[in-house]
Amino acid sequence: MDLPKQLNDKFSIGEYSDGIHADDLENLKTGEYGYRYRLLENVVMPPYITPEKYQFSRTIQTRDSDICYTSYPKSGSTWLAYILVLIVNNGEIPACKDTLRNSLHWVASSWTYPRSQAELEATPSPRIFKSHMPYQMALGGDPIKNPCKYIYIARNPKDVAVSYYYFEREKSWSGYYSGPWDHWLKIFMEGNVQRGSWFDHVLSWWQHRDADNILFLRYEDLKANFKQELRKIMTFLGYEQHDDMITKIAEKTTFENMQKDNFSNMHEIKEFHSFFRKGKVRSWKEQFEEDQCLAFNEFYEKKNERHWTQFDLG
Ligand code: PPS
Repeated sequence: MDLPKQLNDKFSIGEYSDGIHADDLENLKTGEYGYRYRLLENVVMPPYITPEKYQFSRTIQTRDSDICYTSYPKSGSTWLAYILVLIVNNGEIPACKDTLRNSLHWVASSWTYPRSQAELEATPSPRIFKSHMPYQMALGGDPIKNPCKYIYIARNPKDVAVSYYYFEREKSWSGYYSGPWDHWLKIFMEGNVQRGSWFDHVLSWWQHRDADNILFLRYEDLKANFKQELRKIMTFLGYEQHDDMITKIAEKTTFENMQKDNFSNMHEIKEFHSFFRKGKVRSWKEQFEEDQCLAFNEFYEKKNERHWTQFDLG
């Protein structure tokens, strides 16, 4: 949607509005407790992932220097984003950029990171793209037929479910969803939240984890052994690893630093004030009741029966 610049600046940066960012309004749906979404390729998506932007994201010509970081929501992708921006800028914040958001491109979204085709083409390499798509809806079409490098980050689904609940509750882009935690957990397990099923999403990328241009990471590994995971990312991207740069990136990307640093804390987006919530492993224990935990574990085992490695749910 082409908006007059003033309007675009005013609304696209700080505030989400269906009228400005959703497009194709007649196909927006409202679920229980006011939850807003649209369906794309039969997957539940946020209203600001418009059909037009989604098509644009699928057909964009990627370069072999492009990096696309991808995740199910609330899995540590912003943390990964800052790591990537620092890697490609020798461990420093890029001099010409004021925020992390402005150092990245989110092609499928009409809100928070709007970019035109012309802007993308004019962007020097390496370009860094954000995506929250499952494999079959990835940026640039089928990843294994694409020159771009994709880094997927996954997180314990129990922590994701809790983090996502607090992110979606009473927010404009979720239709001010007002459901209680047990309702949220139910729709999360059913795959009826924006981005669809966590299980299907993670599995879609996990199945391609051995492709040369795909790196599969876990939030918990970054927490447990940051420098080792950072070296893994740098090796994958073909960057030399100097100890001082590793140390610099480790220091700048701690939860505490990202939360207080105006470059990374997304203070410019109105409803993101609690974005840096806990940043911990297993904080789900403060939220799940015992019966919810048992039901989740059982459901997870069933979903996983014929598939992949066990994610540590503990
Ligand atoms: S989003 O909105 O989907 O892009 O969210 P995403 O960035 O993927 O995930 C947000 C959660 O990641 C936590 N976070 C961090 N954890 C550890 N270290 C650092 N540096 C960091 N930065 C962000 C953030 O706090 C969210 O998790 P919760 O559990 O809600 O705190």
